[in-house]
Amino acid sequence: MLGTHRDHNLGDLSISRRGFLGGSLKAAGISALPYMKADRSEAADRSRAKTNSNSHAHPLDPLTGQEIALAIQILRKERQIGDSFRFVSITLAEPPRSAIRKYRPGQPFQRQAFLVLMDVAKGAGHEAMVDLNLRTVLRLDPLPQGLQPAIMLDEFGKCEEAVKRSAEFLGALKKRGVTDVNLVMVEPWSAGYYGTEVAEDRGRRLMRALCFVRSEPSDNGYARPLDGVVAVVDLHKMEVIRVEDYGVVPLPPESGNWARQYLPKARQGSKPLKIVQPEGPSFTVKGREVSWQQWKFRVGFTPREGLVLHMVTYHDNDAERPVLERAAVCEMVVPYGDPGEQYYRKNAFDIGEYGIGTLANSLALEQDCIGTVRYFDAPMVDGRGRVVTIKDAICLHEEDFGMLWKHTDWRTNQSELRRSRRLAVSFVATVGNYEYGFYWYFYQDGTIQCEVKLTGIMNTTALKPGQRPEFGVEIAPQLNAPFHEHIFAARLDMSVDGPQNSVYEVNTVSLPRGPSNPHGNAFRAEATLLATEQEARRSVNASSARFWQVVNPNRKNRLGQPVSYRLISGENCPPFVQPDAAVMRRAGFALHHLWVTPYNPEERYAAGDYPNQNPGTDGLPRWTAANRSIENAELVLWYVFAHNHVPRPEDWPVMPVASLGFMLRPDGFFMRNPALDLPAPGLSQEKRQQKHPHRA
Ligand SMILES: [Cu+2]
Repeated sequence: MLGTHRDHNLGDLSISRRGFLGGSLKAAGISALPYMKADRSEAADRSRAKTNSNSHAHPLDPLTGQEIALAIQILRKERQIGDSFRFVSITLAEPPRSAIRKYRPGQPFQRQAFLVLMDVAKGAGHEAMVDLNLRTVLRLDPLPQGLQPAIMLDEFGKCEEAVKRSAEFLGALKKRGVTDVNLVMVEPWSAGYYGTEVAEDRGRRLMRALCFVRSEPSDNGYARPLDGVVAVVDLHKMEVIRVEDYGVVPLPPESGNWARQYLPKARQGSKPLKIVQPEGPSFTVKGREVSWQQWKFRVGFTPREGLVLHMVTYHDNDAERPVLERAAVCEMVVPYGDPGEQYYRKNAFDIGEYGIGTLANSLALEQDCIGTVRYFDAPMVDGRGRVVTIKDAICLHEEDFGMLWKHTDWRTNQSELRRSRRLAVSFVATVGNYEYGFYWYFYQDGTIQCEVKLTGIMNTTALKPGQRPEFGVEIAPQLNAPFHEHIFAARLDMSVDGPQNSVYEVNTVSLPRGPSNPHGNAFRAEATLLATEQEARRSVNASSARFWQVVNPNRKNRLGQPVSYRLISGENCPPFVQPDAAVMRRAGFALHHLWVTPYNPEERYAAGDYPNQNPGTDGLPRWTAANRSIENAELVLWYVFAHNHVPRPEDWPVMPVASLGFMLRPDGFFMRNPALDLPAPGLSQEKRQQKHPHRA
């Protein structure tokens, strides 16, 4: 590691290093976890936004800590919102595209903050819009009845405390021989909406807590699920409304530790493997704009989605050719396949219900990212309206990626190879037991890749001695990991060589034998236009090697073909729950792998704005019912991709990464292989040797 640049982007904020969640967790007998490392700004209320003080500032930059503090200050002053208001999230209200297109560096630009709030006294969610330039509240509206904002990070800690205070819960522990409540891990899960809610649950903001027991404070509690106990918690009153008890199952006998103090003998034989970049990285960063090779893009971040890419362009023949306006993984759902009464509601929407950006880790050098690394911080708000900054939440670095292209002319013996390198921009979120790493890669041949890495600890249940699981795999004695899927939705605002695009589906078909196929060998790729939203509800098909093509019908290459990018699916599978199962009302986006909509800035999240406890159908199924035209229009591609997790004993106690994702690859976008111009490996070293022949 030779250099580290940190973009703290904090201006005049003074920062004190204190754990954000540390307080509530310590009260619960748990010390702050490393991924919760964050800073709290005590000076935030005093600070003032300086939106244009940075010469690289841009209208799409995420809100800074100062701007978040200012938005809160303006709202509190102008609307006298009381102590009963909690802050769920504050996000940049992205200016209209027309304004972005007209914007030139140095010009003044709109800065508006979009807030989601919760009045816990009235049990009512609110939305607000604050103009930071005009220093005024543009609107503060209650959410329609029945809509619940996402769960706040501090609600998790408070929920755990409430469960541990409950006499009924302590009774359930006693029944199971658990005497030390401090060793109990309470895992609040979103309650969802199933139509089976009992009368006392209606209209409440709820979580359902599943519990685990540690044998000592640093033990892995997931080894010992406290099966059959579900504490239902009212988050407004912060009290347990009932404890559901489905019967005692003994704790599994084995521990399952992964922390280093439990692993005394490390494997030998790994000699240092160094990534050395003696001349620094090949990327440059100005504000939030990254340039690397021919690529240019802006790094955004929202508390809900985490990493967001804006304005992705490729520099080609003196032109900045756009590919993507905006890209993010905007929703996900993890349906579990166990129909048990205590388990059928396990279906976390980790983005829409929890805000996966708020769960981002502070990344560690030489661990998460190797080489010459540039970090970006992620400032956000906590429930009480304080600015917290997750330091080093986003990591930017280059990686060697083996062979990009090669050929040996065996007659002349000329051999040429170019090594591939990629630029990785990533963040990692810890969602309770699980880790999700979100990686976007840029390659020198014009390819963009999105990869999600799954790791962490599987959610477990207990088995009675001798019991074989029906809906999971026994991964350690008497320990079951249920079958489940991880389903992600990426929102891709396309702009392939300009804003107006169309989408084709390409299937490779075998031709039947006949006069035009006398030898039976004929097959060809056939492209079909997807002209409307309902035509574009599609799924992957391995038997026709299906892919989709986003073309710009207004731009032709020299061969007369419209320029395009392909969307190439990676691992994928359908949802295995029934299409009419309750979870699919909220996760209707998972019914298809591809959706295409005409661009509408209001249509942001695949399951709608407020999936938490939402009884209705929102998001993609609702919008695409209109069956709007998507031909030669500003388009949004929604790609849904799923990992079917059939657990293995090797996934325990901590799971080696499973990864999935997709690629966008140029198809007729360039004249030929755009990476022909890469220098041969070692060339720059040779040049240096010519300059300094005395050097070894
Ligand atoms: Cu899994």
